Amino acid sequence: MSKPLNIGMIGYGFMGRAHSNAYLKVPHFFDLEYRPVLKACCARSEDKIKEFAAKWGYESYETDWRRLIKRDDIDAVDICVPNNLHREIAIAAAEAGKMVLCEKPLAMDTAQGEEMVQAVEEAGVANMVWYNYRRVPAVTLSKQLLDEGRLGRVFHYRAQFLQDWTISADLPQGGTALWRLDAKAAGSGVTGDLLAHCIDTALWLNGPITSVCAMTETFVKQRKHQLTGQVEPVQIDDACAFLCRFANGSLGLFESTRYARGHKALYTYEVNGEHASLRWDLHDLHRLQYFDHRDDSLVRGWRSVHVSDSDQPYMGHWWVPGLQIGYEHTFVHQVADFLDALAKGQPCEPTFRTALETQKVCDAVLQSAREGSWVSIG
Ligand code: SOE
Repeated sequence: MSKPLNIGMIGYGFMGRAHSNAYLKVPHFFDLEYRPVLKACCARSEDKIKEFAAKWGYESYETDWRRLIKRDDIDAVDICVPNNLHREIAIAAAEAGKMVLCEKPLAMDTAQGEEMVQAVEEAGVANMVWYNYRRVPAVTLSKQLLDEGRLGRVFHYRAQFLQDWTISADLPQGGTALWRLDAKAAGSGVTGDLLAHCIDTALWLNGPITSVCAMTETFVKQRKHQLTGQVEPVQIDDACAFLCRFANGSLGLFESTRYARGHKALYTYEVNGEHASLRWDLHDLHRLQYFDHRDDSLVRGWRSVHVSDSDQPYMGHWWVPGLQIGYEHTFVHQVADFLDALAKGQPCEPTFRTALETQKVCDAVLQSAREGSWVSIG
């Protein structure tokens, strides 16, 4: 008989749905000591949160996150609200002795992130940041192949995250669903929202980044704020590209934009090593492209590995070999890993401390773009 783990969800947007779905699905596919219980959800708007609670099966709802955190029947607080609220909620939750699961990026900046790390570590509570793409089976397989040394010495790491949803100058900034355009709520634009994913994956696959040289651009300089109706300067980065050096001697090239017409969420990375290369693409997420120079030259070439066999990462928990899974499953995997780690008394990656490293790189990227020079990461 599994033990209940009572979840208190704060927020009801895209991520509130993705995480709630994962909590519901995980016990059906993974045998775990803990079983998530959708105990309560929380948002300021009573109408909205009542509807959300009914739709996803939460037992109760709150309209004040401080009340949710104080409740004795909540074990873990899940933060799915805009970035400017992460710090305060996470610290209060940790001080109340709750486990804290926080949407990415960890914080608005490194200074906030450091406070959050200190809070969860001092409280000794389990913590994790939702960098979900690590749990795409093909991405996890990349990690396995790199750790096995199959690529040999790594020379290049290249990543892109391209979207096109903010091209229209008529799109307002701020408010529900549009807070990612408002620097006061998001902290930054594509750097914290999209490059943060690329950086988290890169640090995991290829190790620490030691220095960066970046450029950013804001193509639409002012937009109407959805809440105030005022036309205000846009302070987020619409696009960002950076070069970097990794501690292992390899060179990195990263690019992200919300102005790449035709691309909705094209996250890709490629790693080139001495013996082999690999390439992954979110639009074809169950495939890993792999080239191995050690293959017989007569048949050497890029292989398109359909990551759907039961001995490939996570796939043994799903259907039968050959049948693929998708985006939502990355969250199910992350919950499964969190619950498994909890049962074993171990941390689940990426912890707040690990995610702080991504935050540091994001800050260095933004600093480099402002100053027009290389920035070292200590
Ligand atoms: C932005 O459009 C966004 O939803 C990000 O906030 C998510 O983290 C990313 O996974 C998909 O794109």
